[in-house]
Amino acid sequence: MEIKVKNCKIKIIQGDITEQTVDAIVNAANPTLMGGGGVDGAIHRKGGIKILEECKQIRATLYPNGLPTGEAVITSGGNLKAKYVIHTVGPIWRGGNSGEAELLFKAYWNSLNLAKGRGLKSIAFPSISTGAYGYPIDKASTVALNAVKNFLEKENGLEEVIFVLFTAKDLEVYKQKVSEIFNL
Ligand code: AR6
Repeated sequence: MEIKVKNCKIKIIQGDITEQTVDAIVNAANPTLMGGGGVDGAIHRKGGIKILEECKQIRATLYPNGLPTGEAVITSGGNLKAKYVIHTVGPIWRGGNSGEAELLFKAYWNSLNLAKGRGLKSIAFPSISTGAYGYPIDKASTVALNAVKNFLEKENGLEEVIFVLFTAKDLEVYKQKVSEIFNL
């Protein structure tokens, strides 16, 4: 499925984000930036030690207390096909009244802004927060799609944004939300 906002294509596919050939893939990290399970584990496993070394450097210099939820940082892509990895931290789902939507929106927005600031053209997102962090996918997909739509309406430079969903079920949820949000 493919749609356009100004000059930027938005694609929604099922797949493995570590296999994407794009300028940057986004990692659903945790504040330590030291790896974990899910997408984070897959990215560090395939990307190799270089990514972890750069994360350690970021912790030592910019974020000694950890990367706050909603913020984003960038490292190289190590052995991945992607040139860069943008690490962001989504919110843990606590029922919906703890600022989760705002924080998730920020995680997408700050990742896009970092990519744009570096002059990157293509970026791929996983479904941030909807695994270990428990954010319901129907709610999270609405936030994700609105964040990308709003960003692209306001900013120029990006040419391709890809949502890479791990399961067929998640892909279906996203497709449904896209029709609603983009009035297809
Ligand atoms: N490609 C694309 N999507 C994937 C992949 C992959 N290779 N692997 C899993 N997913 P999660 P979170 C999907 O748990 O909820 C980590 O331990 C998965 O099906 O990776 O933000 C971190 O270190 C789900 O839909 O991220 C943090 O501690 C989505 O990616 C914590 O988990 C997100 O699931 C972050 O939790």
